[in-house]
Amino acid sequence: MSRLAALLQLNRPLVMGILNITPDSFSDGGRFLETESALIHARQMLEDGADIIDIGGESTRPGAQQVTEDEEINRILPVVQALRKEFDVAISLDTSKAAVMNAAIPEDIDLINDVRALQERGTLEVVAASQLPVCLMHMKGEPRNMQEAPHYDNLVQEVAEFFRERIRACEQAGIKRERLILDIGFGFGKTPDHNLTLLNRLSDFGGFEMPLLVGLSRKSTIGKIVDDRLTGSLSGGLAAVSRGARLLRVHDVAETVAALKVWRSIEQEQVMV
Ligand code: 8Y7
Repeated sequence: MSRLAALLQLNRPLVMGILNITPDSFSDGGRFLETESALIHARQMLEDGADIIDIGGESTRPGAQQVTEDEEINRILPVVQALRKEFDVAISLDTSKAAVMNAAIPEDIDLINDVRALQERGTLEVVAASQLPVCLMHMKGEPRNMQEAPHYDNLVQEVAEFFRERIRACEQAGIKRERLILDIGFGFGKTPDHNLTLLNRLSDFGGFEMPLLVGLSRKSTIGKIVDDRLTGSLSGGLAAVSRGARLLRVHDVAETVAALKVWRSIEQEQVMV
């Protein structure tokens, strides 16, 4: 069985630790320090109990600059290779580009996490040719413009319709439903109220019978509610798992693992450590 399938069988919420590979301003083109600091961060998240490491080389923050595919490959590949060599951990690749997927898939990764839900040229084909699971995230617009007055006539219905359309596209390309994970895309082309509505209504997406992933860690909507984004993210994360989220994408792994232990202990009506 695949690493991710084995994790999902555990029947507890999974923690995906965020590993952003950001350009290192000190090493002029050399990748050594950049890779080393990413590995240090990954080792810490694994020690803290992360189930999955989500490696990304493109910033999708609102208004972020685009990255070329060569640049993105050069950022992520050394980290993917070193992490795979050192650990038997589940590795998720956060990318929307077919070339980046193609470069990383031979390195024994476990999941494609695509905020553009396989809408970029060539990505459906690349994922279909692999046997990998993929997370389809909803986004309205593009990172550079998605926060400019996002509007929905019926938010939950429109997100569900997007999922139906992308699931159909995946199935037509030969990607079976069993390989799909869905994500409402907290913060991607949504106002704070949109984000809160989708989170509150998360169980409405249970009918797809696919694992649901939620990423709200340290996001601005959380910061609008409370100053302390860690406390806010932990609270939001527990609300998400109570509404059916199976995976949480987070920065603060140790704290999330601890919060989930309390949540699970309540669910199981016994102390779960
Ligand atoms: C999400 C994500 C980001 C999310 C999934 C950030 C890459 C922005 N957010 N992937 N990526 N879901 N699946 O603030 O919510 O972490 S980047």
